[in-house]
Amino acid sequence: MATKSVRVTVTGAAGQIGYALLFRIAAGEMFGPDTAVNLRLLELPAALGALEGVRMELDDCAFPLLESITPTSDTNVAFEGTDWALLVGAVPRKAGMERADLLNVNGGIFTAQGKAIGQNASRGCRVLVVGNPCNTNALICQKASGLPATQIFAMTMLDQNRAVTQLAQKSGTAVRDVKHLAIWGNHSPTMFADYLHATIKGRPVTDVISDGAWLEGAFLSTVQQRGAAVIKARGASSAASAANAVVKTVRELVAVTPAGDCFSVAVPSSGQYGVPAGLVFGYPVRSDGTGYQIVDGLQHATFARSKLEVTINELVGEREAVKHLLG
Ligand code: NAX
Repeated sequence: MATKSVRVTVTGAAGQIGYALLFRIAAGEMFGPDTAVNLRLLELPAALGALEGVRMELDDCAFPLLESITPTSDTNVAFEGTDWALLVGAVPRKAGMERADLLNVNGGIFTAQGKAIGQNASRGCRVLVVGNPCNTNALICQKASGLPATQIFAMTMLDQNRAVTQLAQKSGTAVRDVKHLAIWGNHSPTMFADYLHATIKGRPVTDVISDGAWLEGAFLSTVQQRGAAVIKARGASSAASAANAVVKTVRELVAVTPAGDCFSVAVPSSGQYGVPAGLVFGYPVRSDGTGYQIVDGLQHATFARSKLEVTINELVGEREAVKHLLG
């Protein structure tokens, strides 16, 4: 029996991640069995027909926790009073498009949506950016919205999940045995999946997996290139696993992180670990259910530090490419 309710906006709701995500939110997997859900679904006008089909299917599930569904192409309606804005919709990279073009075309979307969030959402609204390039889109959105930086996130959970499974499979253990695996930096091939602070059954990964060349080489590149490998195999980009990561990220942020554990999400830096302040950077984070803290006190030796510098430099370059959008 629901005792609370939450309003959730999903953009790009008729897209493939949207199709894998909405049913899980409506089923109560994101906010739990005592929270009723009100969905605001934003799409481009051209996709409203397809979105109507998704709405019909949501209706046909008769989810007990689903109180209302509002499909719209109006950003003011989409973000009105919202508690959680899940920004999935974005323009994909097309043939011949430079990275700077991609940053700018999406920068326009996230500026407009950020402003609409600032004007319409609840003051405590939290925003999770999934649409790529998600770290820099989140930075743009934060500036445009005027929301406190601590309420803006970009998704690195899919990368964490990919890395955890690679380590479990290599060591012949269960996924649940792998802990404290954090993704540092950008959600892009420069990310660093930090196996050096991760554990398997409580022991350092490097004690359990003696193949150091695999850890430094194939492990990191498999995680970094996993999105491309899925596209090659499936003929379409990751959708169900991305939606699963969205559900898990929000669940981690609204729950208290168990003692000694952490999870991956990108948040605006205040300079931690030498990351320039303001960059939306993937860190290991712990939540108290309403706020979060970046895990502190970790030491990075030369190899890890060199990886961090690469991803920091990429994000600095992205910020430079959109500086005209950052007010
Ligand atoms: P789709 O192309 O299937 O769906 C995107 C939807 O967004 C479309 O229906 C489109 O009409 C809509 N849209 C575009 N501009 C919009 C706007 N201004 N307002 C509202 N809706 C808009 O893509 P999908 O596979 O669902 O992926 C969505 C985004 O997630 C992409 O940018 C993708 O790169 C990104 N991803 C991010 C991941 C992450 O870990 N951060 C992993 C998965 C995914 O690659």
